[in-house]
Amino acid sequence: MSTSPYPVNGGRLWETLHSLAEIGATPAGGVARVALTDEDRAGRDQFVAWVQEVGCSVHVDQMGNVFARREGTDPLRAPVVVGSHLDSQPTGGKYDGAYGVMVGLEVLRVLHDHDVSTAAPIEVVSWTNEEGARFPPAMIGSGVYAGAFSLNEGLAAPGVDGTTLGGELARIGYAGDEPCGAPDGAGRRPIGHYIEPHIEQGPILEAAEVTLGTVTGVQGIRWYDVLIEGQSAHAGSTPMEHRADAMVAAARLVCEADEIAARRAPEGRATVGTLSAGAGSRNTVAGSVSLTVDLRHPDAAELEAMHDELLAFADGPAFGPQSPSGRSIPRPQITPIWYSPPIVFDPVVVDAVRAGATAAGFEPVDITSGAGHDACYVSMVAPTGMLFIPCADGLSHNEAESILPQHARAGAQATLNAVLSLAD
Ligand code: HGY
Ligand code: MN
Ligand code: MN
Repeated sequence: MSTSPYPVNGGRLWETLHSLAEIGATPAGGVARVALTDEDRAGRDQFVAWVQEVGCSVHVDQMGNVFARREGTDPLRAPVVVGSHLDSQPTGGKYDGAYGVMVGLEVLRVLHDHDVSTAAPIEVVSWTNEEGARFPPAMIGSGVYAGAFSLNEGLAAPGVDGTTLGGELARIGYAGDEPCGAPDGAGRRPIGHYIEPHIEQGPILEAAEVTLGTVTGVQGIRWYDVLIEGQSAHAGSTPMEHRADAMVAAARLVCEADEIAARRAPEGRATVGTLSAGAGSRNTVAGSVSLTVDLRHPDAAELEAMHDELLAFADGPAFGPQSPSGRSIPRPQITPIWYSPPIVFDPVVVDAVRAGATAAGFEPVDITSGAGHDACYVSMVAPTGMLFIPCADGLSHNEAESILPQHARAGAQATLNAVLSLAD
C-alpha cells in the first residue's frame, strides 16, 4: 500500500516516454539518438521544451550537460538531482537513459501540479555522451563534470566518424557556457544528492518477479582498443605457411577474452562488440584488423587479473611463429583506453531510495549494476544512488528493449518519494 503524499501520473509518464521515443525511432522499434547527432539534438530540444512548460530554468554546461532547475525555499541548499542520459546506442532501446530523465520530468510535473515547495532546489539532468558508442569512452559528460577527464580531453574526444565531441557539440548548439568540472571542483554546478532511475538491463529483477531494485553499486569496467597488423595476400595463391593473417589472430583473441570471463562465471564479463578488417574482401587475407574489448567484474582485484590475463595472452605463444606448421600469427597490440573502478553508492541515498520504494508500496531488493552509468562519476563528487526497474528478458542495447507501464510508474513514485525525503 502506497503512503506517498503525491501520486505520480503513470499515464502521463508512459505517454511522454513514447513521445520521446518517436525522436530517432528505428523501423525495428528502437531508437537511434547517437550522441550529438541531429536526433540527439532533437531529443534534447524536446526535454528543454517540456521542463520549461513547468517553469524550470535551463542551464547547459561546457560539455553540453543539460540541467533543468526548480527553485527551493532555502537558497543555501544544493539541489537534489534526478538524471540520466538521452543519447542512445546506434541500435538502442526506447528506455535506456530516457527512462531516468523522463522520471525526473515527471517528478517536476507532479511538484508543479501540486505547487509543492521543497527546501532544496530540484534539478533534472541529461548527461552528454553516456553511451560512448560514437565518442569513446562512455560517460564523458559526467566524467568531465566529476573531474575524471579535463574539459579539453572531453571536448577533443575523437569520434569513430572523424568528428570531435566539441565540434559536434557546437554544431548542434549545445556548447554551453556554464563551467563543467575542474580539479578543485570550483567549476561545476553543485549537487546535494543524485538519484539515477534506470532499467536494469539484465534479467535479475524480472526473474525474481521484483518490481524495484535498490542499486548499491556498479561493477568495474575496462575498455581496450586492439590493432592487429599482418599482411594482406591472395586467398588462393598464398600457402598457409606464407601468411600473416590478422583475422586468425583476432579470432584467437576473441575466444580467449570470452574464456577469461567464463573462468569467472557468473560475475565475469567480456565483450568484443566491434571488429573490422582493413581490406574487408572475401578473397584477400586480412592484413589488418581492429577490434575493441570490454571487460567487467564487481571485484577490482578480479578485474585486474582479467586485465593481466588478456595482456599476457597477447604476449604469449598463441601468436608469432607456430610449430610445427611453421606459419606465423601476427601479435595483437592492445591499448587500454578506459578504467571505471567498482563503485559503492552513498548509504544515505541508497536508504532514501529503498525507503521511497517501500513508501510506494513495494519490497525492493538490493542489486549491483552490471552496466555503467553516469552515477558512477557523479558518485565521485556527490552522494549518489540508483533505482532499477525490470526490463523484458533483461534485454537492453537492443531495439526490442521493453518495460511494463506499472514498473515505469512504480519507479517514478519511488523516486519522487526519495527526492522529497532528501529535499526537506
Ligand atoms: O556500457 C555501459 O555499461 C553503459 O550502458 N554505457
Ligand atoms: Mn544507460
Ligand atoms: Mn546504455
